[in-house]
Amino acid sequence: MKMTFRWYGSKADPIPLRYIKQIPGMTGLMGLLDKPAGAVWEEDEVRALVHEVHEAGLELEVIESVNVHEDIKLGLPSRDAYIENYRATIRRLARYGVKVIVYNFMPVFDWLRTDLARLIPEDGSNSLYFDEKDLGEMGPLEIVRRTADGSNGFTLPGWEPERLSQLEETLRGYEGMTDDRLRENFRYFLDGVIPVCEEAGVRMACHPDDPAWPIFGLPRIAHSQADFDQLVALHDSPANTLCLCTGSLGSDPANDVPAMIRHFGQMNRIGAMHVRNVKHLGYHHFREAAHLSSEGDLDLYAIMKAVHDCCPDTYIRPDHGRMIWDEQGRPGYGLYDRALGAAYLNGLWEAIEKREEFSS
Ligand code: DNO
Repeated sequence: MKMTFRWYGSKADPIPLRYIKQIPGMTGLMGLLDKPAGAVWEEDEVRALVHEVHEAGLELEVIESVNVHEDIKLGLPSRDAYIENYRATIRRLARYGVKVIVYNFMPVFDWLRTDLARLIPEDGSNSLYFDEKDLGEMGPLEIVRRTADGSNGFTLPGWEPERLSQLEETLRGYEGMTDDRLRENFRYFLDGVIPVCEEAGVRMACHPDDPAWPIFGLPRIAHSQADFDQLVALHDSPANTLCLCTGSLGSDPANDVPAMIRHFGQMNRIGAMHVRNVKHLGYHHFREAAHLSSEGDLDLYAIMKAVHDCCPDTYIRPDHGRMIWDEQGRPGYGLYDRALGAAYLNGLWEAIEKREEFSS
């Protein structure tokens, strides 16, 4: 297991790389360049990013995300040019040592919350929160406006301004789109990129829908074990994997997250993982919790044990943290609570390893 940390680049992320390096056991980043979906990642940009990360004593073996252009998801004729760009970016990233690319295939929206800073009355911290009832009253444009207003001046992943301006038009493009058509468009994309990944030694890791159900009537095809069974079969290759995000999948209590890790881990189809906890508050209603098992509804020991047993070489990052100690950061991506999360996950890992060592 390699413990990593999501970082948005020195221009966009207030957390200096040396702080990340100081978190015990941190090997590298799940890093990204701030590029619009569909654009080629240029050689000099990639070189500069990799150099900066290496200078800080960290690795950059995982990129999160190279975003998939909406025309690919919609299956428009223009998709071929965007897929070609994607292939060029894969080749380039591989030359600079990248091994995994995390991406998603969610129509229009990436992850979605109805409140980015919900007070947790028990301890005065706050965390990301979702209640479908609030969404019903809002509609997509309102939620986007609220998200932009509530993000402390940061751009949230998947909510890049250039995409938001086209939101209404994009939503119209999805009218009549079915799960099956979206899945066919996904297959077309995979058929275009997976052979390049195989050549270049890169794995694509698809992030699940977050939350783990359709929103605003848009089709979503990646939020259960059955969904991912279909997705990995669309183009059967060890390079076609998932980024198993425990919090996204775990937002639906019907998903048995440790069982899913065992299932896809044994198939060698987990390219990377996001590990965090979630507290269920009702139907399609949850808030994010501290990583510690007792703070939420996921069993983080069972999760790490499944990783240890079935995909011990994967990349992990602590996922969204709460805002604690008065930190003013990017919602979900502050320093402190994610650092606590990493320390806790490393502690679980050490205990699992030593227990096996001593009992053998
Ligand atoms: C949310 C993240 C996602 C993820 C993308 C991958 O916090 O986990 O935004 O990076 O879905 O493309």
